[in-house]
Amino acid sequence: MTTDLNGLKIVLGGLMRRYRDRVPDVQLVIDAMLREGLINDGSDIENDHIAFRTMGVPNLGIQSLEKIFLHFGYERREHYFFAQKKLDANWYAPPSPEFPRIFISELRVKDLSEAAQAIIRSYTDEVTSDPVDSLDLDNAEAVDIFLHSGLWRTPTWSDFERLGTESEYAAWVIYNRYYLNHFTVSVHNLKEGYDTIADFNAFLERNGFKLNDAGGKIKTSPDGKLSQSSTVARMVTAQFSDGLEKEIAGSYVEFAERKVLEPFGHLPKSAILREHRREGFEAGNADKIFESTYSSQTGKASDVDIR
Ligand code: OOG
Ligand code: NI
Repeated sequence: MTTDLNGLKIVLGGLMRRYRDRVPDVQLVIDAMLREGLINDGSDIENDHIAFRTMGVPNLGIQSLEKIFLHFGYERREHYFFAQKKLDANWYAPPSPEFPRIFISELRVKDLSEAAQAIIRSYTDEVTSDPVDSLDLDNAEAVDIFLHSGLWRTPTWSDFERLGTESEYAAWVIYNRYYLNHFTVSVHNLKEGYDTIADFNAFLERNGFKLNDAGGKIKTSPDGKLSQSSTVARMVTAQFSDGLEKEIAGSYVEFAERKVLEPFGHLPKSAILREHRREGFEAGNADKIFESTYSSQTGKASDVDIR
């Protein structure tokens, strides 16, 4: 089987374009990196991973969305479970190291109250068969359009608000659907003074970005080799179907540092490839990163002006 890497480029490019248009912090982070000479242009950024959120109901969820990326040569790796947030997640390794990893999470809808389940189902029941099964995956443009189309009707503000009291994740997905939740700047290959999460966070804060501080601004795996941080999601103007216009959490930007694994510690920096560094994700880090769109974090707006 040959993997359609060209198609994958189209799909990832379409996701990044919509995300950049909708999330001002993406361009603002790129601009700040350009100003300090960390990159020559936006395409120099190494994207560690991208992430999606889904509803765990029949015909949707991880099992549906993952088919798209499995088609483009991604391979499913570890599973993670978040009891308190009622989420499951998987990560996927790309067909080739120049592509980002993918992290897909899913709400355990059955674990919510009957009332919240009824609200979610009233929307997701509109999807009566797995929409990815009727998609021509060889047609990258069709996949791109699919990822940015509705799936279910626009929610009412009252349903959104009611869901949010029980699961902020549920409310986020019912409105935002498959919009990219974040992309992730790899910091370990940047120049000295910027190549650790601590240094990169200092640079971000100097430039006015507000960081998610749930569990501390730096989230580090128990092995010490994967450190992550993220901006707090900015508010976006949402149009609800009951005619109300409200500010709700949009998407955010993440930053990751993967340290070199023990056996490759002797390699010079120029010889170090992705395969020499810590792979995968970390449930303890992820648990706190999810909160980048939660109201406990989004209250802290960024100082960087949106032009
Ligand atoms: C994903 C949070 C987890 C990571 O890298 O561990 C995550 C989300 O907010 O949907 O991105
Ligand atoms: Ni992430």
